[in-house]
Amino acid sequence: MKYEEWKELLVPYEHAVEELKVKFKNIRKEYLAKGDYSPIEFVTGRTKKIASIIAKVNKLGVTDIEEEIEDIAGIRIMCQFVEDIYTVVELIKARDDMEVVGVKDYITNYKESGYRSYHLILKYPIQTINGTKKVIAEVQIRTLAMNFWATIEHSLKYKYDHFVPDTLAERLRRASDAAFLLDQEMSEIREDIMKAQAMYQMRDRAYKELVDRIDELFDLGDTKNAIRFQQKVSMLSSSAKLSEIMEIKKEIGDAIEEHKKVVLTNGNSDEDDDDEYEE
Ligand code: 0O2
Ligand code: 0O2
Repeated sequence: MKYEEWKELLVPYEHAVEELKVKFKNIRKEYLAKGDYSPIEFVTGRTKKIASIIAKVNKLGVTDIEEEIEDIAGIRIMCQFVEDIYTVVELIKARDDMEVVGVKDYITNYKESGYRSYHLILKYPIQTINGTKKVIAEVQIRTLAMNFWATIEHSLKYKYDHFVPDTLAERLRRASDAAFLLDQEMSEIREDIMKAQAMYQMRDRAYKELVDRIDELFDLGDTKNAIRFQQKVSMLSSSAKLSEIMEIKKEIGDAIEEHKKVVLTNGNSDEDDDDEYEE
């Protein structure tokens, strides 16, 4: 196949990778916007390199590239905990914009190399200028520890051109078991970690609300109080407790209410200004 033909073949896969990345990143955003813990930590994606596709075609004796090579479009979803992997799998299975056509559970049945990950093979429809085209995409879902291991093992395989010396391969298998043990240990304290992270998120949100409410005070014309609260907030330490932030938020809320009452009693000062201006 000519280079131009390869490029044309890859266009729908590039399209699929871009769309799927956005969709999975948005799942994370949705969780965080609600102030909830996200089972997705981060997402990456790539279209397989032409040279790697050719190598796979030759190795497997592929006749139909689009049907037989499942990872031309590849998405990787990283999770903090093993449990999150299964949450993500269920989320994907429940969606009606992508169809799961294959499952490879390399967590229960980890590979000889020590490789662990959960793979889903998807059929994903993209809109092209010639209508809808369903492309196959592979989604690898793994923990941060599994990803750490796979990234290093992959670079070693590359260094040794896939012929990793036996002693090194054995060490890698042991390192994979150690990484999995770490995942299991982390799962044991998952509840505590999740609570702590949710607490940080709530604090961040409360802090942002404080800033918004000070802006509201400025907009209402209560500059004196707005500046006073701005100074108070700037003195909050980075590890300020949620209760401290909530206390200031309440004070600002009271100041806003108070200011609105005064404006109602004395008439709208803005309107007065306008009148003067018209005169
Ligand atoms: P943020 O919040 O700015 O970090 P892109 O085209 O950039 O959307 P691509 O090309 O797949 O996506 O990007 P890349 O560089 O492979 O990484 C994707 C996202 O994963 C980036 O975030 C990286 O910051 C994040 N990422 C990569 N490695 C790690 C890691 O080890 N830990 C964590 N927590 N994040 C990582 P974004 O989407 O640009 O957003
Ligand atoms: P890339 O783009 O370099 O990651 P095959 O690829 O022939 O073994 P199959 O069925 O096509 O078999 O794919 P499989 O094994 O289900 O999944 C293929 C992808 O999973 C690989 O892509 C890797 O990304 C990942 N993977 C599978 N086994 C290992 C492993 O032992 N170590 C690491 N680090 N990753 C693995 P490619 O083809 O390597 O391409």
